[in-house]
Amino acid sequence: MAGKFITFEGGEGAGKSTQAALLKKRLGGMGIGVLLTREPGGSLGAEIIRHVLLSGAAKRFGPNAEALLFAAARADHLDTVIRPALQAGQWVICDRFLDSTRAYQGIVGKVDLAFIKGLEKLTVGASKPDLTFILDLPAEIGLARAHARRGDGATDRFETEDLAYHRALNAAFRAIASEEKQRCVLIDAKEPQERVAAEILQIVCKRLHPETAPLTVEDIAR
Ligand code: T5A
Repeated sequence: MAGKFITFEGGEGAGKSTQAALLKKRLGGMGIGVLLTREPGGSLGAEIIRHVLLSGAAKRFGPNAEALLFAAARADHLDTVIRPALQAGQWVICDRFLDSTRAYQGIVGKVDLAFIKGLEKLTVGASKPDLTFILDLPAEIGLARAHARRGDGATDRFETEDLAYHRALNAAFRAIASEEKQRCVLIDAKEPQERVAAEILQIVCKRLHPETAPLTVEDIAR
């Protein structure tokens, strides 16, 4: 039986990596085999493209070229990592996926959305996520969290954009969540991380693993 595909999306520092790792741990504890991966990257070829993108080396070629590079990385990641794992029955949790391209390059970067959808069709095709969590957090809080986590480390290509850019990104992600209610769930990421994790696990169980006894957020957080 094919595995389930879950993605985490949202602005900078919203807690995607934290929640992806917590969900992997919780599902593992339920006996489900889980592959945790990320974008851009997650495969050998895609990690090389990640470096080109996040170092800012591709910025001078403009958002269309960046969208093409994200799509090329995604194609390799899907072909060599995600689809084989799903076919083998593993669940796949991916930290960022197609909605990041829609939000960063499409809605905020002003790349033609028909072009973005064309790239999606070519690379993702039928391999859309079963469930996407969009972590919603005011940009100021997210950037402060990302800054605190980074310490003295260098900022990447997108973190260096101004506050207005990051607010626009949050609005873009909220718009995506309301356009695709079947697939996307908007999560209030201001709550403490264990509380957010409990809400996410409850939704995963209800939608993708209904054989689990119904759980309240309080049961899980306990
Ligand atoms: N990109 C990516 C595109 O433009 N297009 C695309 O198609 C794709 C796929 C990737 C960059 O590439 C862009 C978007 C990005 O700019 P990245 O280095 O992979 O960059 O990192 P991001 O995905 O941006 O990760 P973030 O820096 O945004 O962080 P996360 O994963 O959202 O947050 P996380 O979990 O690391 O948490 C940040 C800090 O907050 C704490 C954590 O402990 C950590 O210290 N934290 C909390 N604190 C309080 N309360 C909570 N509930 C907390 N949850 C976490």
